[in-house]
Amino acid sequence: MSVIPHLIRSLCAASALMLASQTAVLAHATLEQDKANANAAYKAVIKIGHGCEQTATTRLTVTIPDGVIAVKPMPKAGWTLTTQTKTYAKPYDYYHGKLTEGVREITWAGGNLPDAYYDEFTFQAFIARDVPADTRLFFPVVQSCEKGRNDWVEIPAANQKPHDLKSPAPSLLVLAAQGAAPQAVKAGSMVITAVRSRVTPAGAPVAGGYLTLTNQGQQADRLVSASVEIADLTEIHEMATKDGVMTMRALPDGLTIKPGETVDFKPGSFHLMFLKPKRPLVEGEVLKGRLVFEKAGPVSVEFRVEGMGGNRATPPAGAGGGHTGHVH
Ligand SMILES: [Cu+2]
Repeated sequence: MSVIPHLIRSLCAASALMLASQTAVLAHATLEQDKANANAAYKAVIKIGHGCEQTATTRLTVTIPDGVIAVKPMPKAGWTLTTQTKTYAKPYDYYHGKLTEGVREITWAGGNLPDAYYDEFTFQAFIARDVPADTRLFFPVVQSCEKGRNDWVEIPAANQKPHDLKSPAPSLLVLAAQGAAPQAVKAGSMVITAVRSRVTPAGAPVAGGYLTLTNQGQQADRLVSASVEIADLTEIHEMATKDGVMTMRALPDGLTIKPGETVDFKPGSFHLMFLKPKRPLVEGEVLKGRLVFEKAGPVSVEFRVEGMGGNRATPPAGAGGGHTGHVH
């Protein structure tokens, strides 16, 4: 008859629920971003909310799953960083080349993260293009503490959800590849691939245009000029190291591509320079442009805007290059 037992029951249910969800949040090693596009860079941030048996975390090891390539961990002050490089299950396309091996395990050790505190362990990676959409990738984490350890390594069976597990491995849902591989464009004997640009901050005085030109013909041809919708003027530039100093110069006559030759326009090398872009470039957008060749004539291209990780033509180990050293 009385409503009180019912009230008590629902209060209990509510607090039990709160407790359960708090436990779920606090008691797991999780990834801050649990979704990522295939064929795109991914910044993994593993969140550690507590230690083991109320003691401080002193070591964390993450295992990198297949399909997650070009991994580079971020060092942490007070922790010693070590990695294990292994051969991938298969070679993966990575920009212009193939990657056959990379970091498969990261360990941060020797630090001290008290149970009462929270911290993050970060690495950058690239989700391979051929990881199918809706794949869930698992990153088993072993957390060692002053006393005891937590193995966040459980991977759910087909009929389970990560949530159902006691100590699930942090996981990531892969979304469809961002901008499927751009088609090659042909102009005469010239094959044009990987036409792209990069995001720019507001007010940037220049933006870069990058692409690969291959001359499949018997005669040389010359890239005479280029243009893009967001700038009134586009120049063909060359960067080179002279006497140990990186310098850049415009090539007013353009660039000749010999028969059989492939030229990469990439950060730190030949590039197109969009002068005074009318607005910042945003990751994922596509800019209409045009290249003009002496023999092949004009051809329309589309510059796909990549994030700052989009150093497509630069080998992963040397990533960085680019326009940071530019003076205009
Ligand atoms: Cu330049």
